[in-house]
Amino acid sequence: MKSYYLTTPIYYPSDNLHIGHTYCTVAADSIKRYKKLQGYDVFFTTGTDEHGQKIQEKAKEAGLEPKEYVDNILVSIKELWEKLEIDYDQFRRSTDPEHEEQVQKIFQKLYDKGEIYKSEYEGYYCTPCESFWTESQLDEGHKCPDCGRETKISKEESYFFRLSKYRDKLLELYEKNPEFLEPLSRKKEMVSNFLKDGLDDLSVTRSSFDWGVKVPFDEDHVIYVWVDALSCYLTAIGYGFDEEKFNKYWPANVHLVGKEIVRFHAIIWPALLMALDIPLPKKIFGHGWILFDNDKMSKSKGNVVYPEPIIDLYGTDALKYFLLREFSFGSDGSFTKEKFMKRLNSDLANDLGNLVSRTISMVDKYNDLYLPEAHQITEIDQDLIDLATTTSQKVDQAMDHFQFSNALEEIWNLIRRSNKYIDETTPWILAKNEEDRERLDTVLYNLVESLRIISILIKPFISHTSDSIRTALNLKTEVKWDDANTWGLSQAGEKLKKIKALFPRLDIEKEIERLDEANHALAEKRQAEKATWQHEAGGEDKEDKKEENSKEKITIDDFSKVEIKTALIEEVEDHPNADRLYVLKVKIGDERRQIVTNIKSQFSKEYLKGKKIMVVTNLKPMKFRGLESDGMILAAEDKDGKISLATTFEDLADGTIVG
Ligand code: ME8
Repeated sequence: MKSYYLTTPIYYPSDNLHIGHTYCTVAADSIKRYKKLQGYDVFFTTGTDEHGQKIQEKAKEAGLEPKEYVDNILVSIKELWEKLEIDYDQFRRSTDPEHEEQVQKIFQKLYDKGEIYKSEYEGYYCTPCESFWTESQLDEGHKCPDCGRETKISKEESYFFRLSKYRDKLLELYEKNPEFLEPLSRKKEMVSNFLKDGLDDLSVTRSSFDWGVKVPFDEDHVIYVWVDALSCYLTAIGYGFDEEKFNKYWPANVHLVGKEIVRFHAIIWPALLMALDIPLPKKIFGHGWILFDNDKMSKSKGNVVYPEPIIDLYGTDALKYFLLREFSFGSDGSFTKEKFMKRLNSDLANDLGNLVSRTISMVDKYNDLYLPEAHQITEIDQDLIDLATTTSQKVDQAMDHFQFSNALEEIWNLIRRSNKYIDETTPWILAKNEEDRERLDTVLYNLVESLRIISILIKPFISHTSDSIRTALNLKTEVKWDDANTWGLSQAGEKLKKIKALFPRLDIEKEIERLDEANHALAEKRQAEKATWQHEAGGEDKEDKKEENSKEKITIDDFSKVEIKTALIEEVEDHPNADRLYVLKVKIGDERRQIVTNIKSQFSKEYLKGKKIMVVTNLKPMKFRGLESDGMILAAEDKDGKISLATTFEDLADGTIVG
């Protein structure tokens, strides 16, 4: 059997994985399922990148040993992959002893071959990214070009890898193997940003901290995390200790990585492998980012969308379908909850859901759920048959380049064509005339046959939906990819089964609120859990404080955009749809407004009524559980959750500007 090896990156342990992080694993999982259907023996590696200064510092702040710290976080990462049903074969932790041992051997081998030498390093170091930069590569203000955070000058004795000598070989590699690095834009970026003007040798050890794999012949140094992490791809399949397995799967068919780490995978990694005389992976694919309001998702920006509530409310298939269909894999895309809901309604509920329910209910109504036989084929039938039996090839072509969105679009063309076929052939009219019985039978058969093919084509992407359709068609849930290009495999006389609607239509506005609440509740739960294990360990959560403190400074012009006024609370009512919310009626000068707020747990209605508070008056109105809120009250909350409302010492008229 042909083997196929694919990897996602080895993730930094984070208790805050968001839907951007799931993008790559969802894509890898679909590739695995797709390749398996094509008869490959697939091995899929993911894992965690657990060494380095960043982890050491975070662990210290939390009052834990680094390993304990990552052990805690790992639980939630593994739970997430399980929830998303990510079918990986190896979860490689860079702290696994068998991996650490091989990293030392790799380092020793490079040293013995003269590929590594000792010198002194001075450069700009970005701790969060664990990377050194030269001055010319930095953004304005000596900021890291990858994450935009401050870098610091770091000088230390270090071992260096002779990366510079691989520049020409890398250029030749790109030239001779156009498929090595995709999409094409990434290659251009690597050449113009890193290779064109020559490469510097790479510092591959650190001595300013010790949380890492020790250099075997110099214990004062730990091996650079990127050398350590990239080697996970090798050790996950037995490099150095399971030769048979390693030879079976290496070289990797593809490393899927986000665009900001292409540099490490397309320059450092092939150079290291060349130095080690190990064959190179066949492809590095650098996918785009999922942005939120055109910004990268991050906890400090407060724009994180978690995958768990989406899965709980709408299922794994809905999330997987959306991620793979909405965005083009090589480019950035912007996530909005509205786009998500719209996709669910249009593609899953309307197109696919309707095709399934219409087909099954017609077979039920006109033939007691028994699949009738097909008779004479007409031109319209042939049109459907041609499209159905050629769609798998189009999916194959798209999947050869990881164009998930195009692959799904091809499948949906068939789904939409099948729905149109119902409208064109009007089975409900055929059912009225006994002499049209054979035609009706043919139409019903063709629809079921088309659905059978669709159930195969969607299997790698949304396998539960495929299973449900196949259950309705009384077919085994395992599928054979080749059966998607053969017409006529459904057996007449088979009894179909009624199933419940696959995807209910959503009220978009209501669902966005529901999702917002679930997302918020999860963020609070995570915070509480973290506080608990940090508290138990005697540490404190400095991370959030640091993020707060490191919020970018704003100018007076930025501040002057915010309008704050004093307001008089005239009425306080309970929110009709939410137990924890109040609806305030406030007077701001000549104006009256409604503000929805969550201070109910602390203040009675009587206490609030008649109070003068401060309100941000030029925020765009938002809806909370169906009620519009026009303004935001200002309040402070201490670490025990005690809230105090912002007010003025002197009694000023409502509507007075604060600033
Ligand atoms: O980089 N959209 O780990 P990591 C799409 N440990 N992808 C995103 C994303 C977003 N909004 N945010 C993050 C590391 N990612 C290293 C890898 S491999 C030998 C070592 C992706 O946890 C990101 O692009 O910071 C990367 O591919 C992956 O999540 C893991 O990032």
